[in-house]
Amino acid sequence: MAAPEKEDCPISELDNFKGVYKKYKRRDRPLDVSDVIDFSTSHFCPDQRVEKISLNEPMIPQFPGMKPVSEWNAYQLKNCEGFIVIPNPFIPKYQRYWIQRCLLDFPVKPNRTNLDAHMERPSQVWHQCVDGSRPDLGKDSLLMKLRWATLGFQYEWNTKEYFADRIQAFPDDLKHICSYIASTLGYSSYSSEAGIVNYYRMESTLMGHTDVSELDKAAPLISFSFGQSCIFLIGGPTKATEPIPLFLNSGDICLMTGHARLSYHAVPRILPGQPKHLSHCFYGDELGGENCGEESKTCDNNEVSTEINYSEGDSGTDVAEDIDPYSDTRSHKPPMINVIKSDESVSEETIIVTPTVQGNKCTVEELEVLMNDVIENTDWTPFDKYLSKSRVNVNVRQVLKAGLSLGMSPETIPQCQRNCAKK
Ligand SMILES: O=C(O)CCC(=O)C(=O)O
Repeated sequence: MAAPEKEDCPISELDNFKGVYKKYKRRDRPLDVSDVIDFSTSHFCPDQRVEKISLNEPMIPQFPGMKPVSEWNAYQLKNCEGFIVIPNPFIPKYQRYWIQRCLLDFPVKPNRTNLDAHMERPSQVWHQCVDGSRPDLGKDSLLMKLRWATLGFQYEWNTKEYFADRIQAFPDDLKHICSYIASTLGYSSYSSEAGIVNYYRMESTLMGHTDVSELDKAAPLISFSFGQSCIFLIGGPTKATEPIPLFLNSGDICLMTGHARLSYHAVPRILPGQPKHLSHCFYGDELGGENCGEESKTCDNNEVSTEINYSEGDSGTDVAEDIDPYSDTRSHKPPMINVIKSDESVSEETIIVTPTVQGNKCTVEELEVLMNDVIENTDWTPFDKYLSKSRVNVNVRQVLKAGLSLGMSPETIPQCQRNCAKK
């Protein structure tokens, strides 16, 4: 049967997402980024698609490693109310701390990773794959096969569920920074409970999806980007809404709040970051010129049309692998699920965490000391080399409604209760 004409489609079947996704994903022609919103230039001006919003000044001291909130910029998309981008509010060099956490500590057992379905992975992928300053970036390296790791409530990608018996401690430092960021938007009781760390290589993509498994869908989803840049698409509640493309660069934070919390979103393209921006982020080098050597843009809203022919990872054919967040399409084998009990012991292997972070525990007061220690005393070279071909995204969610914990109210958390009973 012929595909229905667009006009005949009920709204729920219309797909205006896929075409835009494919436009940015395809590698057989130069990439046209003229429509992609770029918040990175210091002259970025709100236009007909974007408005600047104000943030609340937190009543607590400035968060370690971040600029004062009065110096942050925050933008909302006019056609996607509640989708907010805060371009890089980190003080130069301090992204290193978070990147090190993402690579060294967050994929450590008992947190689950994509590797677990296929092998008994070493507890510490980073240490397994890094020899001195040299990370193994070969295609067979476990580091390059690492695609995701889960934090806190361990998400089950295949069934889109959280299980009450698969809960690990959520890292305190990440919890503190998310609470701080959420408070700038008036979410004073935000509680980070689950996190997904996504590791992208230059050819990786992430298909359009919504994040609907959390029981509290009113709390924001908070997302951090590190390393290489990407084109991010944000759509609406169904695929009928044409998504808006925007760049996310190292240090950028975006929040999906309110109506945008359940919007379709995707990452069709990873792109090389601006070398000057990355150097500033990781080494604190002075930015060249006022706008980081990037294309100058003034506030007269003249459209700048740019065609980019990226060579990195571009084979001329469409080689990108889509990460379908809900099924493991990379292997054609049926996925095997390793159930990790929360009391699983990992004591046989020595776990080397970021030297000054004892497991996941730390107070905000300790963080500045920890961060400075990491920045001063860790060889950044292997991280820099890994990031030269990778983007890391940390995506944090509150799962339970405020004030509840698992087991407190079967009516409010029926799904978790049901899964608990399967034990
Ligand atoms: O990589 C990103 O920026 C988005 C990741 C994402 O959408 C997810 O993990 O659900």
